[in-house]
Amino acid sequence: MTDNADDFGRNMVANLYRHRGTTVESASARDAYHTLAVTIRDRLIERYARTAAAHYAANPRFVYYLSAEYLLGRQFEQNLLYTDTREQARVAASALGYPLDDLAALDAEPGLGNGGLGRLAACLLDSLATADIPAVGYGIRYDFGIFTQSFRDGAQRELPDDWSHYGTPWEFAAPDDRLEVGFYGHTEAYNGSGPRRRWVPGETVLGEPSHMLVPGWGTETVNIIRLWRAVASSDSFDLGHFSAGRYGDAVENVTHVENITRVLYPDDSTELGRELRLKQQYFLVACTLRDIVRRFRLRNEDFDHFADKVVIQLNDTHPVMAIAELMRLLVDEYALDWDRAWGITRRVFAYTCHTLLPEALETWPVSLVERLLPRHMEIVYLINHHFLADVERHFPGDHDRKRRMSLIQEEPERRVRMAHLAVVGSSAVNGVAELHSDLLSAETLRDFAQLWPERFHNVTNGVSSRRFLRIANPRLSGLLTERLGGEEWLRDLDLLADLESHADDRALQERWRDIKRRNREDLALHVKDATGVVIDPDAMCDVMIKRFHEYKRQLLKVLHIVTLYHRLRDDPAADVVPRTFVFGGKAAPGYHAAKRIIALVNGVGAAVNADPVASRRLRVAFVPNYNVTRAELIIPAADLSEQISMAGKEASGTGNMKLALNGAVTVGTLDGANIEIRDRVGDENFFLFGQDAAEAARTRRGYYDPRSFYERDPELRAAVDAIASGAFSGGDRGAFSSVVDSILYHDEYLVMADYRSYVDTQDAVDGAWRDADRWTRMSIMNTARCGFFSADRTIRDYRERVWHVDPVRVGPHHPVTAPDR
Ligand code: 26W
Repeated sequence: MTDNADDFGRNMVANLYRHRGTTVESASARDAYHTLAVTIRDRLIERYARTAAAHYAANPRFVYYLSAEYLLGRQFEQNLLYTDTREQARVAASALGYPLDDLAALDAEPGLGNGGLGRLAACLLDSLATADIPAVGYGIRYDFGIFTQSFRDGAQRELPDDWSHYGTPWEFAAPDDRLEVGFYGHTEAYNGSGPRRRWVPGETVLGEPSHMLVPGWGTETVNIIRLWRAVASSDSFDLGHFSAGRYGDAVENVTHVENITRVLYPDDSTELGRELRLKQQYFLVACTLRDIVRRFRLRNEDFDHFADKVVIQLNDTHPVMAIAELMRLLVDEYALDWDRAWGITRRVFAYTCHTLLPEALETWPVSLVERLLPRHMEIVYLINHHFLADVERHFPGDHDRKRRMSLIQEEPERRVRMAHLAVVGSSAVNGVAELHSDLLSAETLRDFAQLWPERFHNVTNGVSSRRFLRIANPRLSGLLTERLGGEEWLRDLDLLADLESHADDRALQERWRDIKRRNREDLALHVKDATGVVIDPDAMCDVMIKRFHEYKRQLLKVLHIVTLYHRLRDDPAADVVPRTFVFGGKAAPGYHAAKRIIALVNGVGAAVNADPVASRRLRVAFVPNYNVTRAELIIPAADLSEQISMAGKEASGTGNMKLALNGAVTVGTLDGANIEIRDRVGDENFFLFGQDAAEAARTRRGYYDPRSFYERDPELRAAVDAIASGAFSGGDRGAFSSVVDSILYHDEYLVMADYRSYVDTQDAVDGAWRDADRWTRMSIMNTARCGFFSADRTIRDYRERVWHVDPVRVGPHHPVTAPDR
């Protein structure tokens, strides 16, 4: 398939006829978009077929990435870039009478994730393909992704995200690959080859896969992501009810089944223990393991080779039931004996933990698991029996240790500890930043790290340079390619270091500042359009974009804004540097404290933006419906990156990496990957404040009186009083009383304790900003020294420490003769 414009144009028109059944003259914008997408896709499909053939021939070890969430972002721009067909597409689109950007705007973002965990999964898949590693991402095809956020009177409103309302050109449904998944029912013993047990499900549903293409950058490899959705068998529709006019009852079974993959759970830190969520998790696991075993048996007979050909990465605890499911398949369906099956299972799985919050570590009531997955509960008990015997061997008579380590929590309710099952059933466990991994071994999973130190690793997160530099920031990318003599930096981000020696180069500094300003102008257009707020493209762009959670401390940012507001009210001539405070982020619908903070940000923003004095220097813009697409718009415009979580709470962060790579300077605590960013960019290019993890833990453990900070710090007191006074809620003193009480009396996340250090550091930020050359140097140094935070490096680390897989090169002319999935 050649890529000259004529060929491309001809393919496009042919696809218009074939896929849209319409003509050039009557093609709608959506016809043109869909057809263009299919024409681009055709080029990827060709590469995918060659990849599948190369993989079939090589029969390699595969990485299977199991994740309940993927935040893939828009595919249109990415696939244009990865097929290098932008120019042809622009010509073909205008031939149909549509500007390319108008068609790109019709590309829906599949919001199949909540935040960091989901986006990391997408970045890692991009890097796996770029490294030519045979891999498949498995996930759930939710009909409705993360809710669409809007604001009414400053409060968050959630609307369903019908992302594939118009269908999506990027997925290939495979109804032929449907398979059965069981739920409920009972187990029974029977005599096969010796005493055996089997599960007799009470209900079965069908799982249907669809796959999307995951192209590598600068290579032929195209891997896939396979997403499962629940479909009802055709006999689920009850014609009897229908003909009797009971239409609801007629489709009840259908709805019941399809509800399994209807919507993504919008929680990103608190487990709600909903039965449907466990059903979703098992549905994903059951479909995926059957598919993996099918793929393995395409080229291999003996299960003793299974762990040589298969490594399964568990993205947090959400898919961990996979451990019990593989044991069920090997023992119950393939008749392997327990020890042989367990030996294989433990070698196959690896577990990544993404949190430190106890409330985010999933546990499921034994009563629920027994009812929904009776055979799996039996298997978990057996795994626990063998495990505790092992603990007894290592720590004879240490009953307390066994109680702590057991897969079953006994008090107050019997619950299965999914993190413990993950560790016991895996050959490798990793945190996502050095501090996080240290805290996992030293605290959260301490007993396990003592028993199996060799299993515990760190793999610091990374981000896709293609998505968050090349696609998001074409201006800066152009300059980098110019200055670094080509686009090789997009495959080797460490090459950015060559910028360092030019950091004081006047011409580079001028270009750098100009690019940042133009990116701020673009952001200003969107902000005006989305919020009505006019922002000054010359003001410092101070950005806080992440999910709303109390540990991330958006409240601390609010206190800083109110403090500056008061300084200008008290002295309009006060030397406050002009700033635009840009917020983006959703709160879980049931997380009321976080939703109050969202309303407070909007309340303070409205007051500041309306204030005749303050608004001359300060503006607050809360961009609604923050997602990957809006991140691509905000990050290139950012000057200051807010990474202000309570130390010891943010596992890693990845927004911090994206912002630093785009030349934003970080103001942050020694938390998560902030520490590694500061270590690499140098403390002279990082604004550090606050207690570190050890100090914060000590403060938390000791006698901490947040009110004392309020009493002795006038600026803090004034800010808190203003929030309590109703100044930002139309005089309603009760509106934010819960927020004020939360920091005045308990202050779980030490907002009061870190306030002064934070505000003083922000004054230092003002000082640095006033020296444009110094600031630009700091900005350049952040980009130059953050190559380490490429997801390509993260993948290299997983390969060396966990996966031990080798790349399979895909030749440009590899014959396409093999099953492709
Ligand atoms: C049970 C509900 C639930 C759902 C999602 C609990 C926890 C999660 C995720 C683990 C939360 C998450 O996204 N964690 C983030 O993962 C990123 C990628 O590793 C890290 O960079 C962030 O620090 C971490 O908060």
